[in-house]
Amino acid sequence: KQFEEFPWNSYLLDTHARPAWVKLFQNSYPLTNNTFKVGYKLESIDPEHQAFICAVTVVQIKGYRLKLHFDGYSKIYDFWVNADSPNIFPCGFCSQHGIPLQPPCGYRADTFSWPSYISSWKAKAAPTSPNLFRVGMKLEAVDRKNSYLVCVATVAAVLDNRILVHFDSWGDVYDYWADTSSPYIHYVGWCKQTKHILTPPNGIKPSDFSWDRYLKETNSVAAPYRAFRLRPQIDFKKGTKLEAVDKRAPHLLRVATIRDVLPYQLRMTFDGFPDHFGYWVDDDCPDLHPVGWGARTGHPVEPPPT
Ligand code: MLZ
Repeated sequence: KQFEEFPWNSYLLDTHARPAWVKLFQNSYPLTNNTFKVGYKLESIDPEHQAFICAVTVVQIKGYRLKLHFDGYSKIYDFWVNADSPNIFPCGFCSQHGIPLQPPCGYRADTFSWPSYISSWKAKAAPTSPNLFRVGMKLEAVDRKNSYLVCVATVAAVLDNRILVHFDSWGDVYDYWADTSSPYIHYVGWCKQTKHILTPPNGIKPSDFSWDRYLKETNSVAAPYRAFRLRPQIDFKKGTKLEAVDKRAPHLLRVATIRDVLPYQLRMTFDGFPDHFGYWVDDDCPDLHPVGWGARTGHPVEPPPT
């Protein structure tokens, strides 16, 4: 950190004030980093003239925010957006959607082209993050039904930012959908590099398995390293309370406490129940909710038995 953080804790104590509830905020603490860089070009809705989508350049980065400049125009029009703003698009978006793009000052809309503009200015288009996985590519993936196993796997389907993981030589009952940022999927060679044991397909001895040979034999390719976009862990704190769906009674939302945290996982217990009723879940499990979620969404919260 290059700057002193604002001392919220002492400030709230000193001013006898409470912060606005975190869950009221959209994308309260972003899970992804701001990957924009100064100089990147993109397309953006003009905040002061929203019928226009314009050619812009990133001119400053501040945490999760970026300052955009209309190409060829005065910097008095520069404006700030969040990195996840719905009003910014990759170069080419307008032409793909048949929407007119307002070109940089001095260029004609009917002849403007991003590729030649970008090369003549030696600029860079802001990279999009396409899903680089393709059906048939190989990877090493955690078997979620036997989570101590990392097995030889294949991409069985691709949907937006997700892949269907299939385990070679096994039926599709072990298949699961994983986000391209999932901590459960790894590039070919990950086990070797991180000293984990790789479980080969049924019928091949672990000591006999070689990715090189297997890729040749199956006439397939490894998913590229860049396709794996490991997400950051979620920063849950031990001892804090939440509302969680009880997997043994999934119609119930209970008062729960976080007992242990590991990378990408947490162990919670249900208040008023023995410790061994608790269990581990993924930190992004959709059945974890903040205190107050039941009340907000019209779902009863079971009071802990006394
Ligand atoms: N004990 C289990 C392990 C299955 C592992 C499958 N991995 C994709 C069994 O033999 O059925």
